Amino acid sequence: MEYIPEMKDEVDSWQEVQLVYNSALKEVNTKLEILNDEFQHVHQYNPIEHIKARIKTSESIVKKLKKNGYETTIPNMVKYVNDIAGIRVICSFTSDIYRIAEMLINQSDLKVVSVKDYILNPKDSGYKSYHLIVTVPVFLSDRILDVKVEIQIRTVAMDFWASLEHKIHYKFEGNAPEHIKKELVECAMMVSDLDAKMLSLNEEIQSLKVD
Ligand code: 0O2
Repeated sequence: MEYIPEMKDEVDSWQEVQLVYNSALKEVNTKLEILNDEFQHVHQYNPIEHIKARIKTSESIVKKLKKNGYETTIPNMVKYVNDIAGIRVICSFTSDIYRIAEMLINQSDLKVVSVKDYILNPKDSGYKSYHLIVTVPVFLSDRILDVKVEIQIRTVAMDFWASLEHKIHYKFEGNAPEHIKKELVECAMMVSDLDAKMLSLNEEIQSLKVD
């Protein structure tokens, strides 16, 4: 059942939204932890370095709705803002990103809403990351709700770049000086080189037999 909040008073509705999206985050977090534990058991290594989960603040949700020309109502938040529940998965290697994404996509209770591969197609800013929007079933006492969660999967190096770029973007309210933007694009290229070198080094190490 698609999640459509009941029309109650605003405070009560917002509390319900937070409860529902928090539950969805817990579900996805557990799925990721299980996959990581299983990977450790089978292959003796963890593809996931760490996981960060957050509920978008009401201020950011309102800002996004206004930016896209929607009225700021609770039903509009749920309908048009896909990242109220967001989870970021940080991996060591680019290959881990696709492994994790595939394992999630193959889970029968998750429905994929959209996939954006900013690793194959980086943004003009230099931003690289793999984005999945899925719905996950949340079992409440009297109904099962399909709740949207945005999953961003990226390497440690991509995450380092994105954190700094995000800070700069906010500091200059989206209008950073040209030389800073240019240097960020150059740094993004270095990040790609670093990721590629670390991956090939790791593959070489894995292929060596240690007595
Ligand atoms: P915040 O403050 O991180 O939450 P959609 O979310 O799908 O409705 P959009 O913008 O088309 O809208 O989705 P997209 O491109 O997949 O981006 C969603 C999120 O990815 C952003 O959320 C950022 O977290 C991250 N992101 C996208 N582009 C960039 C970028 O150039 N630099 C950095 N650092 N992060 C980026 P929000 O809500 O925009 O921001």
